[in-house]
Amino acid sequence: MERYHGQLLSDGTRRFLENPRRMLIGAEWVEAASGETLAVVDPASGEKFASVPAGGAEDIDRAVAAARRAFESGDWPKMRPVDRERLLLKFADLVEANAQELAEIESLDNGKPVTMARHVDVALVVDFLRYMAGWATKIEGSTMDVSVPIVRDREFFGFTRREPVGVVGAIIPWNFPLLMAAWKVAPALATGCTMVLKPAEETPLSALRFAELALEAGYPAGVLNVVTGLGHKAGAALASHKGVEKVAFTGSTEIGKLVGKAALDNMTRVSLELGGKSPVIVLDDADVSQAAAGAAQAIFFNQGQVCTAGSRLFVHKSRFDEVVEGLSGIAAGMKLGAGIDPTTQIGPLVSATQQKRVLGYIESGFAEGARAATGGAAGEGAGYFVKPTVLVDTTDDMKVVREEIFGPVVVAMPYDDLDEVARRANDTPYGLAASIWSNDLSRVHRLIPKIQAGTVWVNCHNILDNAMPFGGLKQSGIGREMGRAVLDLYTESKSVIMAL
Ligand code: TXE
Repeated sequence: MERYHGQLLSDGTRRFLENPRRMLIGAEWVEAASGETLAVVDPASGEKFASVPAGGAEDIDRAVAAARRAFESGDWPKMRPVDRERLLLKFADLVEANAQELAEIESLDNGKPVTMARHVDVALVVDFLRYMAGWATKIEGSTMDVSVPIVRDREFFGFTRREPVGVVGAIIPWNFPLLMAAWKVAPALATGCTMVLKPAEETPLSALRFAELALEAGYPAGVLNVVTGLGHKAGAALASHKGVEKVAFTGSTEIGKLVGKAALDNMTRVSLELGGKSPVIVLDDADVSQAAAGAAQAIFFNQGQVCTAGSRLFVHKSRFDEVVEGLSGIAAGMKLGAGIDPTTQIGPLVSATQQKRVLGYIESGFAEGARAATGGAAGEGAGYFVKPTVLVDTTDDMKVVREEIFGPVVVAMPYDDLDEVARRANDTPYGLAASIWSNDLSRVHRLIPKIQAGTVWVNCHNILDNAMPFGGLKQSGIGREMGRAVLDLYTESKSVIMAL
C-alpha cells in the first residue's frame, strides 16, 4: 500500500513493509522455529498491516548461541575500542540517513505522531548512538598500591580492568520501541558485549529495521540478534536463559519483578526500568500559562504512554483553578488523528488492550467521584483513541491517583503548603521522576531533596540528556541507564593483584 490514512509513505518504508519481516539470528533473517507469526496492527485503524515471526524458547536458544559465538570468537572480541567507536558512529549515520523511514515505521506501528517520531525518537537515537560511541575508547580501570601486612618482603601491584559483561538479553516495551532498543543496544556495542533483543509484541518493526542498519554498518554476525515474540514465551525464555550474563528490561513493574527473579535465579546481572506515577508540582509563584503548557506536555506527550509522564498534577490552591483551566483548554484543543498524519498532535494508544485499560481507569475515577474537566472518553473512529483527559475532585486514595494509567489522563489536585505537597508527591510506590514549577530558587532547592525520584525537573518535564543518568527509586526499578553510569551495567570490574 502506498498511502496510509491518506499519507504517502517514503520509498524506504514501502519497501520495508512489502517484504516479509523475519527476525535476525546470527547473520540470517529467519522464521520462528515453530513457523508461527504475530500480526502487527495499525493502532489508528485496528487493521493488521504486517506480521513478524512469533519466536519462542528454541529461537532464543539459537540467538543466545549466536551471541555467545560472536562474543568469544571472530572479529568482535578482537576489535579495538577505537574501531568499536567508528562502527557505532557509522551506525548512527545510517540511522540518521534513514530517519524518515524509521519515523514512519515507528508511527504506523505504535500510533505516535510521525513528527514526534522523527524529531524526538529518531533524533534521540542518533544522538545516543554517537554519545555511546565516545565511551568505547574511555573505559578505564584503576591502579592500587597493594600492601599485605604479613608479607612484608614482597611487593605487589594491583589494578582493575573493566570487561564487557558478555551476552546481554534486552527486553523492551512498546512506548518508545526504537529509542528503548537504542538505550540497550548502544551501551552493549560500545562496551564490546553482544546482544539478543526482544522487542514488544505490539511494536516489533523498528527494531528489525534498526538491526538491518547495524548489519549494513558492518557489525559481525551474532553481535546483535533480534527475536520477535510474545513476552511470556520469547521474553520469559530470554530472562531465564543460563547463557545470558545480563538482562536489561524496560516495562511494567509487575513483569519487571518476574524478569528480575528469573535472572537472579541464575545470578544473571539485571537492570530494571519500570513504571511511574510522577508528580508535577506547581508552586504559587509559578507563571500560570507556562505551568499549564508544561503540565500538558508532561502528560500528553506520546499519548501519556511515558514512564515519566506527569500523571499527578499538584497545584497550589491559590492558582489551582487557573492552571486547570489553562491545561484543560490545551487538552480540548489538541488534534487527534492517525500518527502518520503530520498535523496530528495526539495519536491512538498502542493497542485495543491499552485503550480498554485507560478507559477502565477513567470509569473507575468517575465511579469513585472524580469529574472530567475535559475529555474522559474514547475518541472517534475505529482507532484506539482516548481524548486527553483532566480529572478533578479526586482524593489521594482513588485508583486513578495511585496506579499508573499509561494514557493521556492526569489527575489535578490542590495543596496548601510545601511539606504537605512533598508528602503527597512521595505517597506512591513509584519513584521515577517529578517536576517542580517555580522561579523561587530557595523553595525549589528545599523541595528537591525531599522528592523521592530518580530525576527531578525544574520548570520543564520529560527532558532527557545522554549524559544524565536515568532510572528510578522504589518500585520504579533498579540501576541507572545513560551517562557514565550505564557503563557499570554493561561491564564487570576485575581486580588483578600481581606479586612482583
Ligand atoms: O507491559 P509489559 P505491557 C506499564 C504501563 C502499561 C502496563 C502494561 O502501565 O499500561 O505496563 O503494559 C515483555 N517475561 N508499562 O503489558 O508486559 C513484553 O513482551 C519476560 C510501563 O505491555 O511489562 C514486552 O517486551 N518478558 C513501561 C516487555 O516485557 C515479558 C512500558 C514489556 O511488557 C513477560 C510498558 C515475561 N513473563 C508498560 N511478559 C515503562 N516503564 O515505560 C511480558 N514481557
